[in-house]
Amino acid sequence: MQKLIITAAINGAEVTKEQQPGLPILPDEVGQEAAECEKAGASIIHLHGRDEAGRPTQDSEIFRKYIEAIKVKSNVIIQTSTGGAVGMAPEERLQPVSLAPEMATLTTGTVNFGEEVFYNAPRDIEKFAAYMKEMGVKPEIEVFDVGMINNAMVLVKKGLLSLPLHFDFVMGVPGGITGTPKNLLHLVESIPEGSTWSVAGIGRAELPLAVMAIILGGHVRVGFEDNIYYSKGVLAESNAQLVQRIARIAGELGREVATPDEARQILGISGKSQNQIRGTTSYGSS
Ligand code: KMH
Ligand code: ZN
Repeated sequence: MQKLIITAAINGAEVTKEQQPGLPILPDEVGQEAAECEKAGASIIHLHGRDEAGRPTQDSEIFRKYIEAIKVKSNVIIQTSTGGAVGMAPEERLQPVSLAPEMATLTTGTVNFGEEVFYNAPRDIEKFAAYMKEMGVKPEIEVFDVGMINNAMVLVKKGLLSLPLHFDFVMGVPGGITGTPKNLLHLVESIPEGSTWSVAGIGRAELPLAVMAIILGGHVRVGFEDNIYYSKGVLAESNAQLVQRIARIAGELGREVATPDEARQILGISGKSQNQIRGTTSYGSS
């Protein structure tokens, strides 16, 4: 079995400091949190942008500062979000890809998101995939429901995505697929052979689905974007605390945890393009 890749989704776009006082927002906080998550066993940091007031933003200047702060203290793979927050325009969402991070997310379909709609029109998904390809960025396919797997395969047929794909099953968003063991098995059985996958269980679905992934040979995402609690009614002290619990359980189940360089190897990331700051691109200047 492959070593376990743990992703820490440290800030997200929806959680507030009022809900979780440990939420990292400023570049120094993000850099420090990433380093602590790496120490606890994370090899990927999934990043959203926040302005100084904590509002979600996909401004590439904010991402540039985050990336610089992370690189000073750790060797983690930086995975920038292209989901941003519900309601953001596609052009805004795509901005951090101009920085050529090692990875970025790609949601391959539209899904209800609580009372709102996380809108991903086919033409926008194609644009996102094409831009990631141009920039040498490894996409992580965010799957909020099973049809999104088929949509990703359409992009493979069009030459916009290359096999093997890496999927992240986001399970338990109100409006998306429910976070049950049966649904996780169905998703795992629906992806092409040779793919890698992780699971991000939302709220109370986080821990049981993570344990299933450890046993099944998948990978795990935890962090404040998905779950602010350590246990029922008890806030987590930090993202690192959530990462450490997964690393400990994996150890007890006999699954070794991957370092960032081992995760690069598993995911087929060369490391060459990481965080290059490039000039003007078809989507704006960096
Ligand atoms: N904030 C959600 C609407 C991603 O990062 O790519 C979308 C999201 C997915 O978080
Ligand atoms: Zn996200």
